[in-house]
Amino acid sequence: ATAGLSAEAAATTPTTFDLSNAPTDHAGLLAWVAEVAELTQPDRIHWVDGSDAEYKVLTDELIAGGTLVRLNDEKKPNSFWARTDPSDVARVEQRTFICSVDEADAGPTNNWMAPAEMKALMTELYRGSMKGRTLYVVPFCMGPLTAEKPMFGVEITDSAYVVASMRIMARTGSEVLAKMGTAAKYVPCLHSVGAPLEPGQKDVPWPCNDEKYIVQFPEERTIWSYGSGYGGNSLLGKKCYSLRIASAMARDEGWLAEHMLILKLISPEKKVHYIAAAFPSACGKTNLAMLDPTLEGWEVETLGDDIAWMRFGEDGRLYAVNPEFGLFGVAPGTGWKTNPNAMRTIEKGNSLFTNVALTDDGDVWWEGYSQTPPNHLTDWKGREWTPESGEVSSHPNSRFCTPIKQCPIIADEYEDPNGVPISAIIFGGRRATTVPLVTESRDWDHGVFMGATLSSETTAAAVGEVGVVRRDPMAMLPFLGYNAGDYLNHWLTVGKDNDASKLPKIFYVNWFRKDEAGKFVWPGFSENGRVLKWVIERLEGQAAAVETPIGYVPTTDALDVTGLDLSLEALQVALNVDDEEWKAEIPLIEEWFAKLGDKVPAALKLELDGLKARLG
Ligand code: SAT
Ligand code: MN
Repeated sequence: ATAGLSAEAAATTPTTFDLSNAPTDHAGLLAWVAEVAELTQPDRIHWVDGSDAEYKVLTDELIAGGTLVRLNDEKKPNSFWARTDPSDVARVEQRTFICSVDEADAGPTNNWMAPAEMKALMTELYRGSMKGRTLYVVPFCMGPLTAEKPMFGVEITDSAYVVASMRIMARTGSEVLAKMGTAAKYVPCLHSVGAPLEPGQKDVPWPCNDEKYIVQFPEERTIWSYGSGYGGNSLLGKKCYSLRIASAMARDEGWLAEHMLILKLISPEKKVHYIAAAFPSACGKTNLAMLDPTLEGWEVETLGDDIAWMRFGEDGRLYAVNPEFGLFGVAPGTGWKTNPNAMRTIEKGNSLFTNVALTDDGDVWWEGYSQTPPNHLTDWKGREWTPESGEVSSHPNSRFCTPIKQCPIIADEYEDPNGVPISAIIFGGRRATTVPLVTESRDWDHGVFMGATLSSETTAAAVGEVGVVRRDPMAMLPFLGYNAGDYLNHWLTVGKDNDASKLPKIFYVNWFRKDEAGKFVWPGFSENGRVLKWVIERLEGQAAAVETPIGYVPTTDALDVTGLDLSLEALQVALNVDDEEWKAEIPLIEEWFAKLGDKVPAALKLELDGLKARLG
């Protein structure tokens, strides 16, 4: 094969790959795989079929390489413990780019680089980046495969950890590839950890690269990710596709791709309402999605905990589908008291735990898992840990990755490709002050204003300072695939283009308000069912509310607090709307709108004027 070439040229001529045995006749896909293989130079190509046998081989290899530890089968069957490199633990917003053709389309809230420039730069990073590794081809589908238009993607990755996680988080493998046929459109998702191996070089347990890029090309509907193995950066069907790319699709096609949980609420009279709710990462979406209500007779079932794709049905209502197949929940704080249904889900096994602690008997543990910590653990950095260590055992953004269908309260409608009709949309953030427990918007535009000005204290879900209040429109700030001003305008347009009487009602909640002593005033978790009850009663014209400058807030006796150990004083603090606090909020909202520049929709400026006028 080297005939005619000098030894030097032969050594630098990339290997070409024979794909004649590939399990597909999809010419576009074959061409793309060949092109990527030629660029990245893996040792071999593996087409992921999604079988149990394949999963066994993959996880055995990951165990041999030190990436995974198999957990005790009696505690967590078919489950594994993973530790990342300590530098690769969260989404990297500074390294995340929206590479639209026109910079204005990325907007003031996203990092941008011209697509050609980014591609040139990343092509050089990818050149040879899979040397010594396997190139995995992962066909996947976001949302049910039975959808009229299944939403396909194919992720190429050199990480077996990513393949194993993708199997939990999305529908993957042979069935998807077969359904794609020879010509289906798909979102190409390219991922490399950026850690090529020289011949004979020993791998590390968590390969990654200090240089990271998480890049979306919205016009091309393409994703390139480099340097990180952490879920939000590497499981490209999740935030990259289902939010950043899908939000651009939704803008073009008149639907909504949102950072929202979906739940089904059943009243004691067996009336059913579906609710979608948006909160920033690590603000309790998974807990609310699986709520175990303390209120007599009320029940919750789960449809999704992170992402909702919402389209209008022929009846004019807004229908939501969860595109995901698994839960990627924050571990710390998840326990039998706070989220028993999540605990029941992971107990069934088939799960991956990343950056939590390992117990001596081969189970996992994290802060909040149980009240008393074990006497000895291996912490997320692999060190000995005891309760005296003076440090947390698990990274604050450590995660459980588990099949959603194992959730004991998964709703039957989860697999319905048409989704469920949404009665109420709830926005929320983490605020110690100012924002009351629950507020009902005046109308759709006002609800969009509430979402547009959503504010929250930052969490460990992204690299950076924790606890800083920032504006996070519809909890989508890190996940917007286009200009934030255009996005807000899209929400308004959706309201205008559809029958107002059938639109969901919009609410705003804050579970995190504190009293002067710094203590949370509302117990939260299972007790949040009481707030959902008020929301439903408002939809049905039953519960009382007071009109305040910011919207309708429950009267202290409209909220059902039977059996709750909560003083009237605490309840008043939770529901309080303080005009002075809100006046102090105005300049912050103005600052946020100023950042959006001339793209701020006129209707939202009017809403701000209205709020100012009502505050006096
Ligand atoms: O890390 S993820 O982006 O997948 C989860 C989150 O931060 O919401
Ligand atoms: Mn999320």
